[in-house]
Amino acid sequence: FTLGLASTNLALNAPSQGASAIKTRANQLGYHVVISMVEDLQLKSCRAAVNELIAQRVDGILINVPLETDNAQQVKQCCGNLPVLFLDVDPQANLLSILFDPQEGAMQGLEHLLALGHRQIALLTGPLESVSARLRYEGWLTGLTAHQLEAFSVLHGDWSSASGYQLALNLLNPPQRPTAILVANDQMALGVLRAAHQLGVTVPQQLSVVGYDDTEDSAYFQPPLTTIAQDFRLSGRESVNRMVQMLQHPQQTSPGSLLLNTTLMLRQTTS
Ligand code: IPT
Repeated sequence: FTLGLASTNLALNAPSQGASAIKTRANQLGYHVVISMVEDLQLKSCRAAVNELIAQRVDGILINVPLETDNAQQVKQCCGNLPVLFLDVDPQANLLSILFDPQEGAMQGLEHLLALGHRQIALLTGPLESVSARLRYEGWLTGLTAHQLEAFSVLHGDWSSASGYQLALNLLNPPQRPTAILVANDQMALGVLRAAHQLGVTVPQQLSVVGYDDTEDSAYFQPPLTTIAQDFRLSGRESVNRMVQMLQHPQQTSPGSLLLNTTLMLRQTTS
């Protein structure tokens, strides 16, 4: 069998670690993986990537591209009878998927800051065209509302460390600063740490920072980043296992979707 992986921008840490985990597991089981990369967040780009995989005669398709439910349904249609597994859709959607619980991840970061006594909390989201960026943001807002709080301010980045840096320079400059910031991924948190350092704002004494992903470098940021871990090795392994099961036993009822837990990794950017 050959597996197809349609992936969002592999220059980003999380999808590249996901792709690596998928390759590793497929190699262990003796399967090939062909990868097609989607350059932007438009539906037509994702469809083109999937068609490219189909043209290469893959037997099943893994899709790690953020897709809102309607769009994911359309992409699934392009795949005809091939088994398809989604890695970045809404957990509520009626699609076969392996996902990390965005609600849980958002709450773990927020509850941690609240327990430390923070009330002036800024939010730095991913690009809201991304379904998981939107769901993490909504999770934070729901949690804040449940505690009768509002966000100190809301900034929208694009997942890159450059965006985290630029946005944090503006956020941290005025006399009124938040005491903490929830960041939707570790790369943007890296940019926030650099901006804080440049402005002389000490982390964690004057600003607490919580990231999201726990990709491999995050324990080596300065200070080591407190973050919400998503185990990409686990999701990669599980997605290949399930795909292979569907390919080897097409008659059996296909395995169900899987919602994986996130974990708060306590390091040194919060106090
Ligand atoms: C998600 C990452 O958390 C984020 O950092 C970014 O890399 C994004 O992917 C790219 O789409 S993880 C995804 C499986 C929800």
